Amino acid sequence: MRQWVFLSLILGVSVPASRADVVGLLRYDPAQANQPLRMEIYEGSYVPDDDFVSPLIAYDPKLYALGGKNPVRFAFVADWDGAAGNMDELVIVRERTAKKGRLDLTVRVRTKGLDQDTGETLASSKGTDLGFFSGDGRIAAMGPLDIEGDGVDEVVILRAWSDGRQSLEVRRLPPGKKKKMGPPLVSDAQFGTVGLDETVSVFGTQQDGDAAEEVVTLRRSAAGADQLHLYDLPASVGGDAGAPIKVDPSVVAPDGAVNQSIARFFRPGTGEGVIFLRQAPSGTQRVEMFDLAFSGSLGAPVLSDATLDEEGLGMPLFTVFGMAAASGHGSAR
Ligand SMILES: [Ca+2]
Ligand SMILES: [Ca+2]
Ligand SMILES: [Ca+2]
Repeated sequence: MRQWVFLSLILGVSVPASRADVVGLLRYDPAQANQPLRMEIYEGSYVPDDDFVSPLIAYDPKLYALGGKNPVRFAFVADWDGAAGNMDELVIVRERTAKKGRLDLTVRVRTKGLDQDTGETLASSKGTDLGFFSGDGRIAAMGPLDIEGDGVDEVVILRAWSDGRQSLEVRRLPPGKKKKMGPPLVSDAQFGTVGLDETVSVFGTQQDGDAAEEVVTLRRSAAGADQLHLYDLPASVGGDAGAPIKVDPSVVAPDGAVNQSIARFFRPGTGEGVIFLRQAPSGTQRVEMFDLAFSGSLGAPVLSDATLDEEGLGMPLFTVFGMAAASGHGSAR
């Protein structure tokens, strides 16, 4: 492992073949007024047997709420501190409806055991620094992205503007509690068009071996199929990400299942992949994991799991993500 880190630093590449993510799920209870969110973490079996999300190793039965006055709008994982041998932290973004839709971001230690509260708050945004969930320039999608390849994740933010533009910016996560995130490190004021070209999910990925991660978006157009796009980051503030470098032009499930969200996911020996949360026409949700190959089509899933309610909770999934476990991440992702 140590040699891998050293070699990665020299070569500027950064995918330890050993990284194997655990699976994080957020599900919510629609029967309760504020729809409390439940966080679950599963070991991934990595066996393509239609049941790869197993066994359950940790859960927090009541992590914030999807409804009510301060609903969770975005949830993802990021390595906030980049400490070697460390794990991904949990990033939760809630809307303060009584504060004109202000978005508050919190970084927390992941849930560590069965029926245990999510751990300590490590960092949080300050005031209106992040932005708003509604209005001109509202935040439409957010995800983790490491801009300089140092193993500490930044955040990629897509905003929607009333003139139809979407914009992209990369900012640092807040360094502590109630701290500002600082100005954008890079940005692009014209990154797609709302409605015809809506972005459902966004995250960073390392595809070309240079230090900066690239941007993956799941984009939806009013007329056509969902697409998976890969972009280079803009080079500067006020820059231009340009056209996508690679496109999977149709990421549609054969049974017509809706793509609800995507996130990055590592499985052993293959580097970075993508995990989809999909909902079949019958209403059943499933997770499907693919290699992030951009070969023009996703192909068949490498791993999948459609039995995600084994405990019979009747709680739908809000989102799903891969999480770096206790090792194999650090400064050499
Ligand atoms: Ca960490
Ligand atoms: Ca970084
Ligand atoms: Ca790169």
